[in-house]
Amino acid sequence: MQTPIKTLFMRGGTSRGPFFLESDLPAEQAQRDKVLLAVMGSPDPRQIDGLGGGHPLTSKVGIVRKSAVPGVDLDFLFAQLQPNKDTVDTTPNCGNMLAAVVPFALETGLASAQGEQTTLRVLTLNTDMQCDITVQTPGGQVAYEGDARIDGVPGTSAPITINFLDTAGSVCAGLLPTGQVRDVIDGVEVTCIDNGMPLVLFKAQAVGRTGYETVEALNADTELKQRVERLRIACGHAMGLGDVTSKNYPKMTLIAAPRDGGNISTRSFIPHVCHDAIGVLAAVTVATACVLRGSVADGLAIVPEGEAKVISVEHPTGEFSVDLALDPADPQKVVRAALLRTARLIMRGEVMVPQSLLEK
Ligand code: NQM
Repeated sequence: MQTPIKTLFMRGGTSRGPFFLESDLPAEQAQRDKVLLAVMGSPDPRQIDGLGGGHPLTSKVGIVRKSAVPGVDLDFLFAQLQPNKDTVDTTPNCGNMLAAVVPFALETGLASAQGEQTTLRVLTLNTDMQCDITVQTPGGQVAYEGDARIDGVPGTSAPITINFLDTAGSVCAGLLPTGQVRDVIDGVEVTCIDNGMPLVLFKAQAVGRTGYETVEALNADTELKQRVERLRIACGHAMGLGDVTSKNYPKMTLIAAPRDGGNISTRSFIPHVCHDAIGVLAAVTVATACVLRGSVADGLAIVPEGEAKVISVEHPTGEFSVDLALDPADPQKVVRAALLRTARLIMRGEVMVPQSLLEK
């Protein structure tokens, strides 16, 4: 026997996955995780028996509820699954899936449209981070069609803006978890930083690469992947994250000088495959490193003048612009990050899971 669970299958930014109302999933975490593994078809490299797309970016789940926190409209819990593992990780954020939260809430009646545009405050439960998300709601309906274009997604869609209010130290104890803006770890100069996503930045040249390689070339580069994983594990300890062998963070970011009109060039391992673009909070964190004096990006990144800086982060399929506001009293401190995403409702329906998983 199988049991149906209501879901909306959505693209959020450059990620995709099923979204659920929290009340439609088991309340108990171990049981919920078994259900999510069955929903996605993990572990299996092709996720042939579920909704997953055989890649970390299509092995994501969103869980949403009305918030009980004063001033907050919605709570969002993001779950990262993997094609070939039986893990359900709710530790780090996902700014891409986050883009679909307000459309999901409006589609399911969890929230109401406010006029031509709707702005809701969302609390991400993964790291206790708040943001304001604005979607287009002409005539009280979510608009998906529009002129906004984000690299990594074909065509254009209605714009969704995300304004992050406080991102420093999401999973780590602070913005610079080693206490330094630059360290030498396992023989490589790195900047360990967390402004929404724990990242290790290092020059691609430091590991004998250009940083302009294709995603396919990097994913096939076993020697590099082993080198980067060794570095990641060493950095995990230095960042106070313990043994990160089986964790999805920190993500590893190779940087190089910009070459397509942006401010920095990146190749991002998340953490074991190279991202086709770059994660949202990963981009916010890279942009933050660009404005920090003494980071490994210092001297490589081209940083515009002024307190409001738009940092264009180049990645394998284009660029990602992050609008940073710096503290006028401390130009080394990022106080706000805003960015553009899009999302789309792909399918609404019920996902079937074995009934035995829902029995107590
Ligand atoms: O950094 C990929 C993605 C992400 C996460 C990853 C993300 C973020 O592109 O906020 O969006 O880093 O695993 O969805």
